[in-house]
Amino acid sequence: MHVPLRDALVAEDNAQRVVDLESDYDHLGRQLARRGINIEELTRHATRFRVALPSWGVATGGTRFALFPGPGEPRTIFEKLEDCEVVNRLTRVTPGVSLHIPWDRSGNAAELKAFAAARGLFIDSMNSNTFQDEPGLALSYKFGSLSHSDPAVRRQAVEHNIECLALGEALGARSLTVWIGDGGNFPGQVHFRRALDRYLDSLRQVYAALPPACRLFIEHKLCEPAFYSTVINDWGTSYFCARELGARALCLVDLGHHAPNVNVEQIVARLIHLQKLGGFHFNDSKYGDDDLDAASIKPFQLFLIFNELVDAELERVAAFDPAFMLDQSHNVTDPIESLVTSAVELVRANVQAHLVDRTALSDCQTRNDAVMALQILKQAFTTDVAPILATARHRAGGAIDPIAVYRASGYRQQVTDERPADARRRVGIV
Ligand code: RM4
Ligand code: MN
Ligand code: MN
Repeated sequence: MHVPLRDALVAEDNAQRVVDLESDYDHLGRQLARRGINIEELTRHATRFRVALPSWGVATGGTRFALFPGPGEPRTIFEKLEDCEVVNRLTRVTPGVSLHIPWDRSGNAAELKAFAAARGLFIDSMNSNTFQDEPGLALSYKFGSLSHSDPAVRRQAVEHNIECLALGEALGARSLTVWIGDGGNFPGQVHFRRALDRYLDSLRQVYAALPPACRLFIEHKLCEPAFYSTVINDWGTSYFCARELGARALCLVDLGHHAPNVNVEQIVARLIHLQKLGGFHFNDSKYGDDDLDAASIKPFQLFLIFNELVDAELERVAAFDPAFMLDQSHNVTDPIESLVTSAVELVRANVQAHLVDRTALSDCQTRNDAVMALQILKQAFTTDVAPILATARHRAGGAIDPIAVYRASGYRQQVTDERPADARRRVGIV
């Protein structure tokens, strides 16, 4: 058994940085005070923020061309949780973990739950997988799952989702995210209206099995794996299905699942308005579902999304309780470093969104002052809140410089020695 990243190591590294940090924090505090902002309030927002980790994100992800596994890849859900613990020890905002079934099937739910709890983690959400054929599966998902033309395949996919719900309940998970790979590769292959009807009919059966404390998230995606059309292709379709199903069916926005140039923050606002925003899969992308680290390409877009979220939070919009999760595929980085970086970027966007002068912005909107409205947003976005983020982490027992501590810890080397490479590695997103 390896030694998880030791608290003493974090403390030693922090000790070398804390004097400078305090000075930066005090300076920023004085600057913000001149703008009528209390830095401690912002630090509280940073401390309270949470985003769940994807269990599949701690292993190297591939493209459809190849997968280049890194050293010390976790091979089981238990090893994945060990890596998640490291991310959380460094950032202190990621105690929740999202599981993917069947990838994370463990046999004994109570044991898994206890294993997570012993590491300061909990199982936050479940993801069903009907987009691949696991070994031994009776019927193939090659031509779809919940919307398949064959009722027997649909039944199998429904049962898999119901199994995920039962497992999630035993693990204490609060949501099930359903993403399907169903769609058509060629015009004419799929009847658009009938496929959606079949999907809805299947999902109604899943919804009927939803445990009382659980929410069902519908995740749409513009394209892939089907190249011509997907059944749940956009937020409108997702919203329609969620509304058909009932109050605990909500829409999940994965940032990589939209057409280029789509205004994602406006979609977020629409779903908030319609009381159907369930949650997020955060990542970033340049061309499609690239699953890059959050804020690596479009940090301003991420800020604008958080601007909508904070606005709804402050206005106490009804039924507003979004779940935050990362969904990334790390193909050239150490997954732990990518997840740490992304978690930090989300806290940053959240804190920056809390900096927006909403009274002044509203006034600009009334007066149609476009220049000042943008300046108000830019002032918040360009404020360097790094000392707030580092102070929040430090106070919570995390690292002032998480990547530096991680690299100095030797964790990757340790797990490389303990976890011999898995010969079964394959091409694919995870
Ligand atoms: C999909 C989608 C799902 C994720 C899989 C691995 O594109 O984003 O949320 O579970 O990838
Ligand atoms: Mn996703
Ligand atoms: Mn995706």
